[in-house]
Amino acid sequence: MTTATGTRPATALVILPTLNEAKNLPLLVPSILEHEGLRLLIVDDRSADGTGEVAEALAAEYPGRIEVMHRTGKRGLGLSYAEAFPLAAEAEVDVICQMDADLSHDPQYLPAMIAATARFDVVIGSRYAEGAGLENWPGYRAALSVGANTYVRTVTGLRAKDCTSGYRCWRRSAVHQVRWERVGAEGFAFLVETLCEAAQAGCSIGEVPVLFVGRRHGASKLTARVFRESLVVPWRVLMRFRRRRPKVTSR
Ligand SMILES: Nc1nc2c(ncn2[C@@H]2O[C@H](COP(=O)(O)OP(=O)(O)OP(=O)(O)O)[C@@H](O)[C@H]2O)c(=O)[nH]1
Ligand SMILES: [Mg+2]
Repeated sequence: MTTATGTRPATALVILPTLNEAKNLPLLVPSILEHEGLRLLIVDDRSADGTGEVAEALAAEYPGRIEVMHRTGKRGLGLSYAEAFPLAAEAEVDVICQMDADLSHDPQYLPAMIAATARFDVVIGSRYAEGAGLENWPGYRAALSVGANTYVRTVTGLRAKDCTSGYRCWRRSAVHQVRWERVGAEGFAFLVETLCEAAQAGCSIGEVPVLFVGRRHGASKLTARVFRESLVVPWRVLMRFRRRRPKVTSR
């Protein structure tokens, strides 16, 4: 992992949003922190299963490498990220990463994704790039995901193969290009909204193939409300850009 200029090893802050991931967090954190130069910001939304306490115990185990944000406001994946990203962008690191805490996103891909930020402003850990794959995911979930990507690409004009992946690495300068004050999605639609904002700001978007593994512990947080928001947000973003499709240079 080297910086965009290639002079020293790249450093990164990984944002981990959590809602009831007490079983998964102790398995995930060591495999992230085994990579040198990585730090963590765990953003817990008042989990009922003690995830917040588990996060604090891990922070004590890895002094100086983990910060824990205990949110108090309205719950939501998008709201959590929207609070964490601007904060993370103030850290003295080269790259800001985001990933799920349910072991679906294997940290083994972080070095390649971080390295790819030397070529792209935003790098997606892609389930649909050549060489990628899905494991332990029911057919209906895969179909929903493929359908969601087709929908998003058609409405917004984004060209990335996986516009709804929550596994991404951002050059820190690219995070500063997003207009966070107008990011409003509360749930998973945040992922589409921020990718559109990045593309609109002129960020280049690349993809690294990953093997996505469906969650084995804990429950899904995909609610009907979150799903409805995902249908509306691509249109809302399109209106925001006054029917100008985002200029995307994804490969
Ligand atoms: N802080 C916070 N994190 C959340 C919230 N909802 C989900 N998450 C986290 O966001 C990540 C992705 O959520 P998942 O529940 O795995 O969503 P999914 O991958 O679409 O669905 P499944 O894997 O089937 O459960 C996980 O790390 C969750 O713990 C939320 O409201 N607040
Ligand atoms: Mg998941």
